[in-house]
Amino acid sequence: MKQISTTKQSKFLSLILRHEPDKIGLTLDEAGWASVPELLAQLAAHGRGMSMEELEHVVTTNDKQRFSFNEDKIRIRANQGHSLKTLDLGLQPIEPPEILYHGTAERFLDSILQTGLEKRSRQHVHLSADEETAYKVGIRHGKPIILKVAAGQMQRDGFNFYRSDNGVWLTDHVPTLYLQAPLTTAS
Ligand code: HQG
Repeated sequence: MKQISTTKQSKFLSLILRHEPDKIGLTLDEAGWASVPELLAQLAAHGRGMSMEELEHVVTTNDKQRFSFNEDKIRIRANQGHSLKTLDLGLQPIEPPEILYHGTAERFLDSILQTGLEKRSRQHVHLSADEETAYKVGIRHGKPIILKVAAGQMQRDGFNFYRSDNGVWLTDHVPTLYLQAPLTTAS
């Protein structure tokens, strides 16, 4: 039971901290941080109350480490995945590995090969350093395929790469030129 309710709490926190803080009357600052006391108060006011202990449990046990507290646990934010366009997470460009991976669904491939990887509703295109993660991301959308991204070459050509606090690689757009044919078409 505890497991299910923690997952539900985590999903609701993702919704609030990435997409719709307004839903519970919460305000995020420009880097995506919310005040923890305010978050707990607004959750309670909207029938979603949880204790500080429960919030800490959600943050520490989250499978992808989606959330971070600041040092004194007065503020909290989602590490990536926002759709709020005005946020600036303050990530610094860093050197990516030579190859990164993007998991997607086979049905998107034609479109991707025409326009490259686009961020769609998110703030960035999401990439991973390993194929296994890419596979898990892809299978969320349908029959999974994994694309290889020539990240090192992109960076040498002037594109910026970032890594979120939970290890997701991010960039603005991957032109077709830097994509290599699907590695895997899992059935
Ligand atoms: C696709 C999860 C057609 C793209 C995961 C993807 C990840 C195109 C979909 C994180 C396209 C967007 C992000 C184009 C891109 N034509 N389709 N030109 N360019 N696409 O969910 O990368 O659980 O917004 O391939 O683990 O799947 O939320 O992005 O299939 O880290 O923490 O458009 O979400 O993390 O889908 O996943 P999404 P994503 P969380």
